[in-house]
Amino acid sequence: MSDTLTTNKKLLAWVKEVEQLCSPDSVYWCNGSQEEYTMLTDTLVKSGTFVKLNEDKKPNSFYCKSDPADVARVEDRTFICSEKPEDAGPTNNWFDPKAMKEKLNSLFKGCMKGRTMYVIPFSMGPLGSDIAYIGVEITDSAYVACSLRITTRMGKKVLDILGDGDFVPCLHSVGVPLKANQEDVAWPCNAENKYIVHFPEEKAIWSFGSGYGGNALLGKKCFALRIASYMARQEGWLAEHMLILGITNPEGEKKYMAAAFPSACGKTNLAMLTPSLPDWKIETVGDDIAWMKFGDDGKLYAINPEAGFFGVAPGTSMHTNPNAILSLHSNSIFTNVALTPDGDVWWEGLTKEKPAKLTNWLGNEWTPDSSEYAAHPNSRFTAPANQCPVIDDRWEDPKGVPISAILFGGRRESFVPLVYEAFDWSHGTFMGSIVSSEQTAASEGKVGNICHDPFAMLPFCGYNMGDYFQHWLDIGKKEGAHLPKIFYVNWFRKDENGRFLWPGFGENIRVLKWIFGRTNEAATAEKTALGYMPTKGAIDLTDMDFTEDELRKILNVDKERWLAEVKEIREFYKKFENKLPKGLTKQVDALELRLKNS
Ligand code: OXD
Ligand code: MN
Repeated sequence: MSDTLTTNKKLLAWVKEVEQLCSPDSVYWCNGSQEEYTMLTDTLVKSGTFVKLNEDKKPNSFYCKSDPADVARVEDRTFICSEKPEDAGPTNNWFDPKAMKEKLNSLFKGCMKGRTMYVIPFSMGPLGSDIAYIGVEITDSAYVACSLRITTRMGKKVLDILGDGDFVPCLHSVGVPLKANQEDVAWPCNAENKYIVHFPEEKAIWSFGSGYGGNALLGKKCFALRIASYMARQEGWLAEHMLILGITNPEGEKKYMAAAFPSACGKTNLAMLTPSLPDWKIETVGDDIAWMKFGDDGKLYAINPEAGFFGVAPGTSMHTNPNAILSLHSNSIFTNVALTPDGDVWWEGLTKEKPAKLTNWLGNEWTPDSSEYAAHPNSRFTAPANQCPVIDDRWEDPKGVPISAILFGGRRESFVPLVYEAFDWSHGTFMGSIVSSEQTAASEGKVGNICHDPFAMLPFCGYNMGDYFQHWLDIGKKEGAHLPKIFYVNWFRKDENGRFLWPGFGENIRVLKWIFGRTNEAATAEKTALGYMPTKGAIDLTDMDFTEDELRKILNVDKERWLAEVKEIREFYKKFENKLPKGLTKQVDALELRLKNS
């Protein structure tokens, strides 16, 4: 596509500047067409990056394995370059913007030699929505261009809407220039020199050295969370690491809920849940990110800024999440899963029975006796959201959907109850601030450690998290606001033998039913030290092999354990120093008092 399709001066100047800096062989403007997608996937098949899957098994779909040194987000290589270090805060890596620009300019100099530079205009959110924003990613990775065509709205239609307007520039390179006649590798990356860099004040993103996921698909974590959270604070809205679902009761009443869980804690599963209770319906608006702005009626309206799923594959099956499996039946990309001899994909948990023979994500022959994983624990499927059988009618509504409840949760084996409700918005903000979870494979680090992950935003907040807490408290003070109720859930309690106490998945509808009831006064609750909790019989256990006594065990408030947790929270809060809002200190004091008096 030629650049005559835009007259946007800032964009034209930026593309020229990047071209001069990076010295690609050619520049290609993506128009977003099917022909273009086919051209890109053909290129990737030729270069050995993609393997086309069997048309009878997964039409128009591709398998891809990354360099083993490039398999997850790299939080220690992720930087927030605000003018002042205190504006990045204690939970981000800060770097001086000028010094970082110098470093990046030298890294990017000539970094696209021998490669094509793709210019990809994309909209985060339905085209033209007041809640949406436009970005442009420049990348030397055709894999990124293909992935963005699935996960965002991209191409010429975005330039038409952009006109002369502003956009977030997102510059990406795999960081491997090619010498004349040098052969490329299937997954170029510069593992020793990864830099995922954000300039919030300038609203710009530079990413070097990695081709994987959130490091390279810059619309997702970098823009829709880190830069957008900064913008949201300035403009009085919320950019959150949340799924959005629609829930309809048997009487046909519908509500929308948003839920924040740390990476790889089941957001995609909850967003697409198949209810075990008859006549309840769940529909999906988004599975990872929510942008929420106030409507004229004072309610918070949410959009999903993405157009596709970049879901964790292992554990996803027709049993755990049939709607995800049905979403990825075609037009999808599979990264770091295993390949079957008949040209299909497989991952741990996909089927009860393991296939007799596979090529694993490292390209090695694999049998069920192998000691290696078949699929990498952070292997992913990239699938269009509109292929989800339960995609919500309003998922592309430019106005967004009104949110009635917000859920927080993490993966905690002990003492955190199945569900409790905040007394009010400030208490709910406190609940968001104490989200913690056991480490998963979505980022590098030791799996199993307990990590604080406030609001599930720890790796994704583009500014000082203390200010972020205050922003949440301030949202609650907005005049005329009709705020959602806030809840905390934990599906992951285990017994002494390490067995899950709550069956989860489709049975989680029983908890959502109670939450639904709390938003229209239909469900009963009692006050506890933690918050409102379901009264006896308030959670529907009909036709379930689970007794009220068992339920009470996972709704129990363990006073001593919680008093220890209060100490732990105070310790965690210390890192925010003078940025910790007084409103949160009050909340932790109040919790301690309630526990002591209980
Ligand atoms: C993701 C993540 O990829 O949170 O969604 O890591
Ligand atoms: Mn996520």
